[in-house]
Amino acid sequence: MTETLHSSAAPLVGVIMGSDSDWRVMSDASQALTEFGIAHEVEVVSAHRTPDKLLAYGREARARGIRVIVAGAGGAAHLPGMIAAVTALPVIGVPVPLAYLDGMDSLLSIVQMPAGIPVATVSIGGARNAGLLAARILGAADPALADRVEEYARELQAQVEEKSTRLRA
Ligand code: RP5
Repeated sequence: MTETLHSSAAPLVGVIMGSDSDWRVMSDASQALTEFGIAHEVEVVSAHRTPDKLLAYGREARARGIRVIVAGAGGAAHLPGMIAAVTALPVIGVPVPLAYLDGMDSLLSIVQMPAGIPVATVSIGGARNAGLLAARILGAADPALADRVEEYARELQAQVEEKSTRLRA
């Protein structure tokens, strides 16, 4: 599936995952990007099952206008690291938890990159934070977007204060 989500603008973020079964987790990244009005695409790219597609996706993403890649995979999760190996774009890895090992296998596969090829790894199942981190990265060169990120942080703060007030009532 290749799907461009949110607006008809060219996608700035590529949300990729090793299997359509990862969507139950990775949809949170897409949701966060949509909330910030960031055009993005969603694609299944498997490091092991579709290696040629992985290489083509990584090598062509920057020329297509993609600015950040969010890559999620489970188990022997080589997708984020392999994508990072063939692109200069920032890559955010999402460890997808599977039925065994509580996602520790995915986390360790993604987080332990050799020096020189970085992957910014979020928590196990932390796809929402991956989407938010992509928004922050894009916001570094887009003041209006950075303002929305700050506004979101203020909303979170207000929510915490409201809950605290309710507890005291
Ligand atoms: C990984 O294998 C995928 O990222 C997925 O998390 C896992 C299982 O894939 P399916 O067997 O559900 O397609 O490569």
